[in-house]
Amino acid sequence: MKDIHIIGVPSDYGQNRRGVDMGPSAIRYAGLKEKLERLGYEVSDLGDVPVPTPETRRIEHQKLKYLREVVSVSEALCEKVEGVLKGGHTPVILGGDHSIAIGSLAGIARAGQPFGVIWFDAHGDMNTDETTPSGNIHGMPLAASLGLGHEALTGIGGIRPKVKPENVVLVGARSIDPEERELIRQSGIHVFSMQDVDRRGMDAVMQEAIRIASDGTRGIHLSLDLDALDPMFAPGVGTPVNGGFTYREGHLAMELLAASGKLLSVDVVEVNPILDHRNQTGRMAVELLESLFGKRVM
Ligand code: 5AB
Ligand code: MN
Ligand code: MN
Ligand code: MN
Repeated sequence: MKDIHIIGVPSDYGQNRRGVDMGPSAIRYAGLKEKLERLGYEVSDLGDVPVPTPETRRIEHQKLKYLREVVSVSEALCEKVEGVLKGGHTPVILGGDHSIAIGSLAGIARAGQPFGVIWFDAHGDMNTDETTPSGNIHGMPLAASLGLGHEALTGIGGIRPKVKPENVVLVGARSIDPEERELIRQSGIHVFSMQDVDRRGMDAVMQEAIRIASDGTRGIHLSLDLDALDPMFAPGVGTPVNGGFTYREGHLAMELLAASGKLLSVDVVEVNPILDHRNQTGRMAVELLESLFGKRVM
């Protein structure tokens, strides 16, 4: 069993609501380290990557808000993730908003290619500076990792693209912007929308997702946006969308990934304690990670 190295990324520069910068604290507070240790892992918490202070934040581009700050966080995270993977350990990366995944995927790519990605999300995260309705970079990390969009984002870590579209699977989508939908179609990534989960069931969807993401790759990165879950189970997120995964669908997906033995790394993002109820979403994140790292029902 590989050791687990926790990396916190307390950044909220990918969107407009403060609070998601406290995500790493909320997830740690819910007992992450102890619970993973109970499953038999050696767990080290490497602390947080440096994030520029909010007092210096400024919007220079309306279509790429806080670009400078997002780039600086991404570079710092990229270096950390590369180091952890090259040391033979499993990174567990705690966001922060989803823009941090740009740095996660950059670090994985630098440690060795090719790899696959399973992106759990209510959204597509496939906007670019040309399609974005908000200018928020947390709506762009998957596009950036595929080489689409502004070169300051696609070029992090010096490898472009990080991942091939044929090894990328989006699961849980139910809120896609019109131009983003076009980009998704052209990109060639695989999408299992919420309707596919309804019709085929999480078991079939995940078996297929794992097959696609591991086909010809050295392993799978899971990018877990808590808004993939129904807001009933994860209310503390910045952009909740009704009609998400149930509690058990979320866990089943994690259990199937655990059983596949293909997991390389994971990031857990968009937990916003200010919008949460008594850390319900922070606790949900920890429970899902327990299932991902092999906690069994029986
Ligand atoms: B998240 C929206 N598509 O681009 C945009 O939470 C929402 O990381 C993005 O999935 C949501 O602003 C980003 C409207
Ligand atoms: Mn997302
Ligand atoms: Mn989302
Ligand atoms: Mn969100």
